[in-house]
Amino acid sequence: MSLVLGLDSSTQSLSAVLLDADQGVVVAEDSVNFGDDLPQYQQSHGYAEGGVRGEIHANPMMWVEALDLLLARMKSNGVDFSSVVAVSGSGQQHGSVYLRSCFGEKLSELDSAQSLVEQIEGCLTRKSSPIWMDSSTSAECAEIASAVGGNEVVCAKSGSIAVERFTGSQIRKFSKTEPEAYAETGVIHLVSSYFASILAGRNVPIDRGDGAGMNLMNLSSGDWDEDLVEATADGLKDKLPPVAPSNTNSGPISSYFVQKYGFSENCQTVIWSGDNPCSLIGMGAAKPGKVVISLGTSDTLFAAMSEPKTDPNGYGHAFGNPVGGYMSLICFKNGSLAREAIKDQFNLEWSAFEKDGLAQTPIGNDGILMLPFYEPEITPRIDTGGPVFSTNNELTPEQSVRAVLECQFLNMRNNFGWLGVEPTRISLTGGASANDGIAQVVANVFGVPVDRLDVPGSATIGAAMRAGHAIGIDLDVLENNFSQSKEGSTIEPEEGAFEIYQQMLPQFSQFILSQH
Ligand code: XUL
Repeated sequence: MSLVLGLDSSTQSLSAVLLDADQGVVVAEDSVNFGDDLPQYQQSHGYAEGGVRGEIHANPMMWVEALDLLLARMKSNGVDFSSVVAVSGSGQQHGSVYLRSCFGEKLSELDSAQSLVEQIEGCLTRKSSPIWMDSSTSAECAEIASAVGGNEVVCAKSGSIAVERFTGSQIRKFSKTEPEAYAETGVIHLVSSYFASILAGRNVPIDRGDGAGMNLMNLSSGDWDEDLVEATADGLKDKLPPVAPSNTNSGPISSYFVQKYGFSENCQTVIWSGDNPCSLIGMGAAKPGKVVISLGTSDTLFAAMSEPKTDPNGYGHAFGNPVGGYMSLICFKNGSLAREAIKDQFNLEWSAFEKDGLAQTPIGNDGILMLPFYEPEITPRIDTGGPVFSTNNELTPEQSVRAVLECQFLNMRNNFGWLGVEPTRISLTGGASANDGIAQVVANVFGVPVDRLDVPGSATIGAAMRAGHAIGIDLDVLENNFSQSKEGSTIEPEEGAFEIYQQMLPQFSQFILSQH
């Protein structure tokens, strides 16, 4: 029996899945929701509300408290961690944690009689962590780009133009606005490498999948890019952990977890990656050929690539693929954010987004278009100050539901051409993928069948699969065991639907241009 544990620290929750890698069985799963389970942090969606000028920060102590709570809860529910052979994880991308030099030493002497928060809190030089939703660093992006010769150079080196939510511009902003705290900072971790370090009981490297989301790593060399690091902030080179391949084994788990939760001293820790790279693995899409759409707080579209292609419009990204090579990633900020806004506006249930609900309106919604950008959108980069409709008529709840879904996926189609792939099927994941109505709209807009996985939570599953792969379990075996579509879960496109969306696509594209 090879038990592997996968953790996923996402925007709104920390989840765990325990897999029997050989038998293909999910042994246990659990989750801590930051808002519901840790209300004392007052971050009901996983971040502080009301940030000014696009600032969105979360409390890095809330994340570690969630780790103690999750493992304690699983243990009290009867999960026996003593047979776990390897653990790895997945983190929301781009978010960063700022710590004193003593962090590494503190981790090496954690006392299982105390909590993680009690012991780690004093190491923070910045009480909050900017996360991927933060859009407050346009000035810093421009400064970094200009220092290295323009955004073409940033993109050619790092796989993305200088992007507000990426870690480089966030670090630069911190160094400018809080120079003393920046000077006190000995190490800057990503969400992924922060958790991985805590589990390993020492500072561990940032992996190439998540490292590529910082505008600091050179995609070709797989190491920090000296020019970008220098252009970002003074003395940054000494504050960054090394970069390493994603399958790096970071040694046995810290004795804190052995003593407190009953892990074996031989349980190996594997460095963490970002949630999208982990999802690529969980979806069985590690080799080029599959296109994945993940429907979460943000919606993302990604695929493995053998060459690091970049988006000429600057919206999409090239990241490292955790099993080698590259992956593309396009992120749409207004994912469940926009779906939830419509649901809440009309006081609906999710059933309104199911097939029966959608049957109340015709495919194509009589030509109604919507720009569902409640928050400034990332792809394309546009701030419409809220949703915009192509009609002044008040929409019914049913028309609004159809408008948000159709136009979210038209927007995806409008922006994924640079990948140069014509998908023949789409693998769909993320919370909303379980909804047949939403999956039907994806199938119709792209005109291809949509498959869904047997197991929910592809980032968490992918993290556990990465742990197994790093200790020698064959990736094909893991994919066969965990990345299969659920029987009866495939949704075929409806007759004639694709043709309607083909006609709407140029109109949608025009509508966006008219709002720029
Ligand atoms: C990707 C991105 C988001 C976060 C969500 O670039 O910003 O998908 O990773 O957790």
